[in-house]
Amino acid sequence: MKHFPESEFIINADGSVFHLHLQPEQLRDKIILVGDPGRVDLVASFFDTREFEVSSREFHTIGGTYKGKLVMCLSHGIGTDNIDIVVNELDALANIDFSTRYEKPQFRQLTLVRVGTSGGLQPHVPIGTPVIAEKSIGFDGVLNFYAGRDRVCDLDFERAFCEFVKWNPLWAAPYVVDADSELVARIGGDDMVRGVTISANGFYGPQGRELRIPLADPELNKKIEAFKYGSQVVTNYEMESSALAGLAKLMGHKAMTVCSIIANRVAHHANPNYKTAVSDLIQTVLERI
Ligand code: R1P
Repeated sequence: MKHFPESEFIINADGSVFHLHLQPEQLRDKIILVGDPGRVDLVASFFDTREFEVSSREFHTIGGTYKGKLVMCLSHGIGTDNIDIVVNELDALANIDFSTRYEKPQFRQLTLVRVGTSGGLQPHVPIGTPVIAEKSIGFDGVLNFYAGRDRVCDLDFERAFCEFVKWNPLWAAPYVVDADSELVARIGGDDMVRGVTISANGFYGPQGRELRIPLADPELNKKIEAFKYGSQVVTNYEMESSALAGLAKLMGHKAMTVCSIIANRVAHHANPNYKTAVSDLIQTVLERI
């Protein structure tokens, strides 16, 4: 069994994990992830009971029950760098013994569902549509730092995508990874679209938004919209699903992302009143998780 020294795996003085500040006893197997710490209260407003609440930086967690199911909701902030922290620390809470610092002999599997917001890239995903990231394209590079990334990635899709959009090798190499198929089948109904989601490593330039400084490739989004892989097209942009799907897969957990479309990048429309759609989506996911 692997042993983890203090420098590699930091436990706070109160026995909680470094960034999330959660204790191993607080961990629930079914976890809803949201970006915004404020949205955790919205998710918890649907719980029957609230058993604990922990807040540290952008990581806000409430644990409780939903219709008798033990659940917790945790915010991850923005970006796959945060997902690297969240998924590693949740896995440590489940699979490392905090008193001995050894990996536990028995693997404990977690179910992680991110409910987010997103920008749509295709006409069949108008504002208000919930889109499951059945496949994620990570522009961020986080997964490339882990051994075994080729084992969990769709290498043919990666090659086809890079060739079609004339990917600049100066940008982080994209990785393409599928969400957990059993989880997608369970959470995704006829009320959700299954798509290909890009997790960008920024909100502006990396998603083709040009404010005062010009883009390296102003045509990139046009090429992304036109890219086809069999019957699959790129449906939407967000900033976390790739690392969530990839790290969970490497560790043996079940993970997926579903996002409500709040802006249409092609038609240049945004809906600032997206809260009802997100709230409905949260309730649907709580029912099905
Ligand atoms: C950017 O505004 C943020 O919104 C989207 C992106 O993924 C990024 O985190 O998702 P959330 O609403 O879940 O945070």
